[in-house]
Amino acid sequence: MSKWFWLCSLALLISASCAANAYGPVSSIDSAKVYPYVWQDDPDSTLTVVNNYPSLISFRDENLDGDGQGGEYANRHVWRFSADGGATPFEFGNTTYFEYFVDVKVQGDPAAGKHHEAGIFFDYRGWDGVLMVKTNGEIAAFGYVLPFYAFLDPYTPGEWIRIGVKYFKDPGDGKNKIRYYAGSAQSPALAFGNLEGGIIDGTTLGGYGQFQIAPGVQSNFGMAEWRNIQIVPEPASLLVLAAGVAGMALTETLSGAGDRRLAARPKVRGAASRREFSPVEAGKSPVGTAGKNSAPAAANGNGTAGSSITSALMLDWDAAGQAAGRSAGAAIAAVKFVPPRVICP
Ligand SMILES: [Ca+2]
Ligand SMILES: [Ca+2]
Repeated sequence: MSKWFWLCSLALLISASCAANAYGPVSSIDSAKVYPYVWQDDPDSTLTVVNNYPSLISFRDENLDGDGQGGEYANRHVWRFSADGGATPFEFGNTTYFEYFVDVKVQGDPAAGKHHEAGIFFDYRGWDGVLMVKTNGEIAAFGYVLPFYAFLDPYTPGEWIRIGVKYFKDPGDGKNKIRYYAGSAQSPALAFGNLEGGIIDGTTLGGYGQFQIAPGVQSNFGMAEWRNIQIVPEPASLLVLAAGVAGMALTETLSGAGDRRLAARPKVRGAASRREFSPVEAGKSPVGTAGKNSAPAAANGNGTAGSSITSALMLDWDAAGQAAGRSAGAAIAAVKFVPPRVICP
């Protein structure tokens, strides 16, 4: 590969991370905004909403006996992530990678023979999709641009189950993918079939409760609950950037391995070929984690790819690292990154 390839790859990584910022960092999410009666086939039901984001959100909808007119199928209530205290919904872009996990529970009046749903809710201007758990035992993802997936193990109504979605860029093929989680099970990484190849810019995300109406059965109710709501940037995207800038280049320097640091210099491709990281793994040292998969020591001079980038970075790193007493955290903070002037041929 030519140096131009690596230079352009780094430029793309940087621009991609900048594009994600157009929709604000996932880390800015601080609240949830509630949208009651998005569907209101029974508008005179009794709805109780609790919004203690991120510890607990719940919808309890009682007297779901219909109102005798119009549709009598279901009520649906929604909440969406917000980054301004619940004033407006947070919008995701196509490259706003994230992991979103939550405990969810749904229950209702079994005597009414109706079923109720709760789960994770995607929406783009009314085009919605869900990862749902349902009182009939179904756990499935469908709708919107979401690849369909149904879990085999059934859901037990009234019990908590942790579900989640991970939206990420697969470094293997460069495609955006999603993985669904329910209890101890998870889907494969699934690619998207829409033109945008993933989430559409401006999509909102949160939760929904959908409760079927039993006409004339006043005892019919549904209740959906979410607790321990956690949404974080998808770690791989951050690590790719860190690796491209400095992270992996620093591994051997920090260990005091002298000239081996040059041999262990990362390739941009090395960062991209890593497997996905879980939130737990992301908690480890990014330097050490990246080093696991960095290019093998190359005293044979193999580490030349991207050298025009990393050499420049290494100089800044060495100076900063020594000044900071080779303290990983302090040194990383001190690294001065000067973006290379890249003109792609
Ligand atoms: Ca009605
Ligand atoms: Ca009613």
